[in-house]
Amino acid sequence: MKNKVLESLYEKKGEFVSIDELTSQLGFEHSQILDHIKTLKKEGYTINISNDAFQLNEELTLILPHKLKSILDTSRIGNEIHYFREVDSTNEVAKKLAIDGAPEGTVVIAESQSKGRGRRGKKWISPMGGAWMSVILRPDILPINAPQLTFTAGVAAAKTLKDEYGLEVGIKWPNDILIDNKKVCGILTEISTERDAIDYMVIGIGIDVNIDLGSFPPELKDTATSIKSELRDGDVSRMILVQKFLENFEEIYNEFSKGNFHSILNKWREYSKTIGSSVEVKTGTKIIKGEAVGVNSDGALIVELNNGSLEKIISGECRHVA
Ligand code: BT5
Repeated sequence: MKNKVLESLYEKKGEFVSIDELTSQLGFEHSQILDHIKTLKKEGYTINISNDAFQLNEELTLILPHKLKSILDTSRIGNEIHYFREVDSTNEVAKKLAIDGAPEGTVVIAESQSKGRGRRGKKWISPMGGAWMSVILRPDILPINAPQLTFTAGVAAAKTLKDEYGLEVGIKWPNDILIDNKKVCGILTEISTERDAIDYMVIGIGIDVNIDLGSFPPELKDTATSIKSELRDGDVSRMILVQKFLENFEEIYNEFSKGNFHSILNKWREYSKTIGSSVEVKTGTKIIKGEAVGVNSDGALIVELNNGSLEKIISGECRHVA
């Protein structure tokens, strides 16, 4: 319920809102309001207090979970939204919720992450201004087909960035959304299996939205970009972005659930920047060089080697080489 206090303050961002006004608006006791304010401050929100009135830092732009829910036109994705100022990793929070029985479609969103993760323990830089979220799924598929959902999420993310902002996006196998060869979004799919079935899956999506390139660490300066820096038109609403992404994701996931992965894969192929490129793919054991000629229905990359033979790569780090 602290989020209701947050949203009331946010509506009057920069102004002082009295405790009486909050009490009558939200129906909470004074002591509850004070507790929520304390928690919000502990979580990192800048709230000034003067004469029993509260003022939220006016620089802030937030993803407001109740508002998001009220505009979200989906039937299962986002039915439950868990929203945080900062977490270690939304995937981690989502996993715990999934273990506790959270239903399919539950979404976890954080304004920032202290331990955002990429694949194989890599770090995902997650300051304020991005869209960092995870979706819990419980698909009735074999674990071996789980990568298909990375593709499904990738198509939803690419479609959202293209349709909403007119950005010329492409996908690098298996999971990077690129603009002009720079990464704007990454996807991390994690699964938990029981015998031969999937117990739950967590799809983590990180989108660099209102992030100034100067605030990326040096190692990302040449390889990452953000929606804000591509559009050069100020901040965009992350709440609308998350809304559109979740709506697109649900639509495409519904296709998936009906058994139409093939059509999703064809859309992925249309977005793909990898197919037709010269690539270098690092797998656990070797580096494979050649031309990427396709992806198969398992999501594996097919590379034609210099000697003309074909290699199927299930997972690896892919680099496009000129
Ligand atoms: C990914 O891994 O691209 C998956 C990223 C998933 C992030 C989301 S955010 C919500 C959820 N919670 C999490 O903890 N994670 C998910 P990978 O393909 O392994 O790429 C990781 C590499 O991307 C790093 O080694 C950096 O080179 C680069 N990178 C890190 N942070 C970035 C950022 N913010 N923007 C662009 N590139 C970044």
